[in-house]
Amino acid sequence: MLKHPVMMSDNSEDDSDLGLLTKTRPRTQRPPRYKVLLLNDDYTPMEFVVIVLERFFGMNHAQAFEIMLTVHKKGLAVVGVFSHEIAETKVAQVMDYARRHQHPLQCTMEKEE
Ligand code: TYC
Repeated sequence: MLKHPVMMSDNSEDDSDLGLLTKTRPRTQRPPRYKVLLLNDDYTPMEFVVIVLERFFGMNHAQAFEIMLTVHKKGLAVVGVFSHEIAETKVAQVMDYARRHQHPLQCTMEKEE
């Protein structure tokens, strides 16, 4: 059956496109995320670390205590995952707070994956 022009809108039998267009795979990419890590040391008081986790990472006391103990036992822990800008801000806030209280607590960030 001969197709009337108005019926060719589905493109299935239209030979006018001879494959000259470069096909590109649609790639939806998400922005990179950054893990914020807290490091253990021998001098920062446990209670201070708990306060840091409550104050800058929105944890309740039980969560903060648990993560602090994980850092104490394992040497480090991921305390949050954020955009680059937010992660940088968290690290700076923790480092500044620790410095002001003269504790050697260290906080760093690393790209996820
Ligand atoms: N190890 C410290 C102590 O025994 C406590 C501590 C926990 C320090 C976590 C840093 O990120 C840290 N007082």
